[in-house]
Amino acid sequence: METAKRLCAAKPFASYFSGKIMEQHFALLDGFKIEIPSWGFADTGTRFGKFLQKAAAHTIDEKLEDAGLVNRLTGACPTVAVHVLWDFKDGESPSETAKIAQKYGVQIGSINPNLFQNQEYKFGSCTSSDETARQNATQHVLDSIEIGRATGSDLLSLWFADGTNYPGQDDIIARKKRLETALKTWHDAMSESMTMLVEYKPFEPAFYHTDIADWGMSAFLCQKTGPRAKVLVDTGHHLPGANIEHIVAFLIDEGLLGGFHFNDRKYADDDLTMGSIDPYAVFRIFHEIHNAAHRGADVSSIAYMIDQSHNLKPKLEAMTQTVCVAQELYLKAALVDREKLAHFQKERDITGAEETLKSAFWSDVSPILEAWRQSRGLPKNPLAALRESDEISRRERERNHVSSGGGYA
Ligand SMILES: [Mn+2]
Repeated sequence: METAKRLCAAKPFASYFSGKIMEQHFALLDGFKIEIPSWGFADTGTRFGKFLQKAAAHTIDEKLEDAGLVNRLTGACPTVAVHVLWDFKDGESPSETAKIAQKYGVQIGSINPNLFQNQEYKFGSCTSSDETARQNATQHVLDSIEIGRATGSDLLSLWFADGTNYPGQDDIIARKKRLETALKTWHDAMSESMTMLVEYKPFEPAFYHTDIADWGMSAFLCQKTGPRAKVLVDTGHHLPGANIEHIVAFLIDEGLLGGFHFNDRKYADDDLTMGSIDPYAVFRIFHEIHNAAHRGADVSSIAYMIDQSHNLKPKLEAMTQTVCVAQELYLKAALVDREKLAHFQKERDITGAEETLKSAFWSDVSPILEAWRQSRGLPKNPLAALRESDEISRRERERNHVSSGGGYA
């Protein structure tokens, strides 16, 4: 009876707008930053081809200009992830790139080495049985750590395309040991302020085994590597049906969650925009983070990042839409009435507990977001503001480079 009354007594929506609660929501939104990737503004492709857009960014200057615009519209993405091979050229000073970022009101964020594009990595990078490939991979990441130093970045984000395509192709344990050696070398070369993020993926481009196939392998490797190695969860890097929020909760509790690469998927690593297929899944991830914070866990250093490929959607629209969706779902997850939830869990009232989550998920948070944006001098609706502006058409006129086809980015 008591339980039924609690369930029926839904929190009146107006209570979300009371002064103190509104202040809490504003503080939450002020603290929520999400990093956008430079490659999200460039022409990218599928395994079958690259589709070009006239307004796409080609140079690092253009990519940072676009990132700066998304940050000005949303107030939530002050840092930009960069890809070493695509964004830095030999002979160019990385600190100059940091200055360009500054010009557009953003900073260089996570440094992403490229250990997959060169021919020498055909059989793997730091796991390869070819010593030259291993040495080059090691040196490339050491150079990337230096780029981090020069640009003021404290995140090194590692993803390995390493794996094999056929049973027996290479010795799995020997590859594991080579990987451990490389991770340790890089970890020890990083400054104290830098964190190494280790991403995992079950398959693709390798189709028999991937050297870091899942979060557990990543977590083991991080623990062996050192205290500044943490797991990076890319939401598209799981087999269908994986319970990502469970992985997230587990990693937070073990102090091993480094951050996220957000994107959405329908089938595999589709790199669709966040929340476009399953917004409730993103909500559940944020719910576990808020829940851990409520229990006293320090979640302040979790790196929220976007890793998407905008092959068809206009890139600036896709990115602005993504950041707004992230803010919306983060806020909705914060509305979960945790006292009520704890009560239902204690009573083993499954329906009541589930409804507590759902009522937060279905809450319309747009009035809160609009009020926060207005108070921070941001457009009430960043996506609408972008679409009404001439930012994209101006880029179409001014850029319209002849882009090279082929390749991913
Ligand atoms: Mn990723």
